[in-house]
Amino acid sequence: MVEKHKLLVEKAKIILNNNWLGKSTKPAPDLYPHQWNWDSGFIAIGYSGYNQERAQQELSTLFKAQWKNGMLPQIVFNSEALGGYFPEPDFWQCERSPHYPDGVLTSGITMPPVHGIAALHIYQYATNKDLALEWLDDMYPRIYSLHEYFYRERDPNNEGLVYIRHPWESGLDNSPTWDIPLKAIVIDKNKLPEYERKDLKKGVPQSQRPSDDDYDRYVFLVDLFRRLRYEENAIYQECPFLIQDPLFNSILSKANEDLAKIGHILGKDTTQLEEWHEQTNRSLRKKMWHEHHGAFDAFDLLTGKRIETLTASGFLPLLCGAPTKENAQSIYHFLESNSFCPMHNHSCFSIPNYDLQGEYLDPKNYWRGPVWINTNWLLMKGLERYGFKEKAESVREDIIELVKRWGFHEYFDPYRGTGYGTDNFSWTAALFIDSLIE
Ligand code: 9WN
Repeated sequence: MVEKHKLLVEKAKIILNNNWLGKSTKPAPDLYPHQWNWDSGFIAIGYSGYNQERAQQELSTLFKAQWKNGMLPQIVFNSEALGGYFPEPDFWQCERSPHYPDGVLTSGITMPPVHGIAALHIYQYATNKDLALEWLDDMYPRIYSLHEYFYRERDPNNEGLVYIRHPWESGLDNSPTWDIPLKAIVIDKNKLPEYERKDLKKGVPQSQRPSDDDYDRYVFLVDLFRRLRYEENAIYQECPFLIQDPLFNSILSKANEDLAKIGHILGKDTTQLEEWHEQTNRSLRKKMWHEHHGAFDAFDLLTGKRIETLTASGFLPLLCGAPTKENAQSIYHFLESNSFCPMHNHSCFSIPNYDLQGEYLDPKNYWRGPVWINTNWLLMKGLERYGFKEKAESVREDIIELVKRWGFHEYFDPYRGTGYGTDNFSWTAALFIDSLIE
């Protein structure tokens, strides 16, 4: 397949090369000028098919910014590009935390931990296994300590389900799943720090980005974290946004499984990783599965209630093996309904991030309807795991088709395929390359 799409593969490599910052890759030329946490995981997966060294370096650079308590930040700032994004280090003020690492500039929240998954992928694709082993030996304890941080600091019930404390941590920033918890945060505009959005000055229309009301809440939460000096326990006591999300926990669970495989290769004791994997899967099934929906719900720790919004996140436990065979069948049927674009239907693309029949669908707006290549890629892996080969193949075909017709956009219209957001987007390029490798 790589041969068949040779010109596009070349273009994808050029995009990654142009977004290369010297030690890591930015997500896009202008809108996102720094290094992003889960983007780098996906980008490394793309590099692993043709440039092992860069794949390794992408993750090594990211982990140089790991906090002393194990947290891996959402953004590692590129000091040469400061001024082009909001919020930047002057706003985060992470130096207030005793855990802040030396010599780097970062934000004070994290993102879905795809790194164990990416690291195993890099090893499997490596042409120089000795080099890969040496690299894994260095990465293993770093990724391990990130997982330890999650289970120690973000799992207050010791149930194997970790919470996110900011919508940016989910990676799916303005997903309709966050509408209810965000609306419950009452903002006093007079007390909100002054700020200026930079994202709207980069050529992407407001209609494709989060609302100002969302941004006020994003800023409110950052302000709270910096006031609490990024102390996890204090944040847990005061934070008005504490959610257990299926996508985040499924990625963590799969990363435990993959890190355990790496541990076996390195001859380590992987008992704890296996226990985390099992416990997270068990709790996903027990606490978040929604029989009637045929999907997993998010859980709001503050209200003690499920958030019954139907998004791609609810299917991603397929990735880590949490659903029973029966659950997986229900998910499959739901994916094959008009809500999420069935196979062989030429009037839509899989998989929209939000229910196409849902009340809040907005096909142009960011995580409120468009198709994203990273969630497609993760879902494809999950479908393969459960033996839904034809469906997995059709998700792969949509990844290829969307890029072929519309280019390397950030997200795509679920009906027409039109590319939205920024162009020359790194993870679209990287995962396009990976999707062509059989
Ligand atoms: C905030 C970089 C990131 C992605 C996220 C996506 C978007 C940032 C923003 O861009 O979020 O983290 O400024 O909107 O939602 O998934 O990692 O590509």
